[in-house]
Amino acid sequence: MTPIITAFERSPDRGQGLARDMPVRWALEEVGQPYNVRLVSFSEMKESMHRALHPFGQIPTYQEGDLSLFESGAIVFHIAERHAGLLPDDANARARAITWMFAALTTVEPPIVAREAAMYLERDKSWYEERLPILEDRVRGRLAELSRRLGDADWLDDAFSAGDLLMVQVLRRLKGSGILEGYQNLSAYVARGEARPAYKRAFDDQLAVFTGKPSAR
Ligand SMILES: N[C@@H](CCC(=O)N[C@@H](CS)C(=O)NCC(=O)O)C(=O)O
Repeated sequence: MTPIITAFERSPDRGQGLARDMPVRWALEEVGQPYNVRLVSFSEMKESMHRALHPFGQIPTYQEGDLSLFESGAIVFHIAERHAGLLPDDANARARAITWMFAALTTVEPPIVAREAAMYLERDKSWYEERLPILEDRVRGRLAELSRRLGDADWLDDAFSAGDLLMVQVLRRLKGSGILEGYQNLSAYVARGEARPAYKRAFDDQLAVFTGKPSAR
């Protein structure tokens, strides 16, 4: 059964691969699972037909036969559980990889998204200039801790896993901010993730939706 995912008809990031269909596409590419994409507009996402799949009226969703999922982390986890390649076989190593998936989404991403939200939604507030450096310091705090843990390793726990996939995707939100660039090992880590053939295929496919030009494969 070929899974169907949903993605933005026109992504606000203009195809930079920051929308959360990107980690799902990347995971499917890593495990070699073909998939179909249903594009949705902002208004369609809020209609009851889409809300039946996603209670919060967002993308991505994932349908596979009778199974319908939302939340990119849960979808990546599902893909990683059903296919070889994204979670180690050893039970303890697997538990550690899953821990990194949670760490990416619940410890590292929140301060990054808080900074983004302030930049998009709070720029006109009188307190914005005072608040932004506070939010940036929180991001730096997390990155410093992550950078210390990663050290000079290639991946967070031995082999590349779904934990790395989500962590790289989360850190990508900071590219060009000057913040990520302050941590040489984290920048190199993100570059390593982006160099993976599966990442490139996923990125090209989501970009093709934005440009309207088919990806070259
Ligand atoms: N925690 C959710 C977040 C989903 C999310 O924020 N989706 C965004 C695109 S990246 C969206 O649909 N935004 C439109 C909206 O909320 O109206 C996940 O990881 O899937």
